[in-house]
Amino acid sequence: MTCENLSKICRRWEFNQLFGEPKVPDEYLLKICAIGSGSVGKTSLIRRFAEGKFTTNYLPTLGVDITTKQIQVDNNNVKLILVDTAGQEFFGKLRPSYYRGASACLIMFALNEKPSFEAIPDWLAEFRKHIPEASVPIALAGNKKDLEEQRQISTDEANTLATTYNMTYYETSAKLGGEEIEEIFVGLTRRVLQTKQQNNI
Ligand SMILES: Nc1nc2c(ncn2[C@@H]2O[C@H](COP(=O)(O)OP(=O)(O)OP(=O)(O)O)[C@@H](O)[C@H]2O)c(=O)[nH]1
Ligand SMILES: [Mg+2]
Repeated sequence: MTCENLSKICRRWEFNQLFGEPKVPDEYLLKICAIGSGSVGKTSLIRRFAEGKFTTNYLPTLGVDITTKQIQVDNNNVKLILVDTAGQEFFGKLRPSYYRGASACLIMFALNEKPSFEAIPDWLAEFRKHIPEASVPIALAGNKKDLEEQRQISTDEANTLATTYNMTYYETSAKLGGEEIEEIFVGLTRRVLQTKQQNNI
């Protein structure tokens, strides 16, 4: 299958997901894009959050995967459309087409892979090139914190970078689970809803 065909299929799939009628009439529909280098754990984190599952085998995401998850935040019903993008270089040209209409973004790196941390400014620049609105919040997650003995990035270092770029920082383990994972999505949702409610949207 060519990259172009794959792009068309993925866009149609995303379109259906995005514009399907919300099941609950007063439900907010928010699209959150997960980005970051290949194999940092984007798919694993989303699967842990949405399904409570984890697998050790690595199947690179091809183009994009879309998952939905219903949550309640401050008495608001929210349907999250979780856009799990492919970090592998091969999908670089295709990826930005999935940023359109994003309500929020999650940038991920692996705490045991310094290059994935060093790439964060590039990921941020790619996202902001397509979604420049400062009101679209971004969270930063250092994943694989269970591999503590292999850690290459300190919490302080990551916090400093996050503050520089106005991101909220979390450390996670998709393998172990934990409340930080839910906090990421609830935190981003809360920031989006605050902006919507301030602007009466
Ligand atoms: N120990 C540990 N391994 C993890 C964790 N999260 C993911 N992994 C493993 O890391 C590998 C890559 O995980 P994925 O979730 O597929 O990574 P990805 O970021 O989606 O990769 P791409 O789709 O290629 O962009 C898999 O073997 C996972 O089992 C974690 O928190 N701890
Ligand atoms: Mg993936």
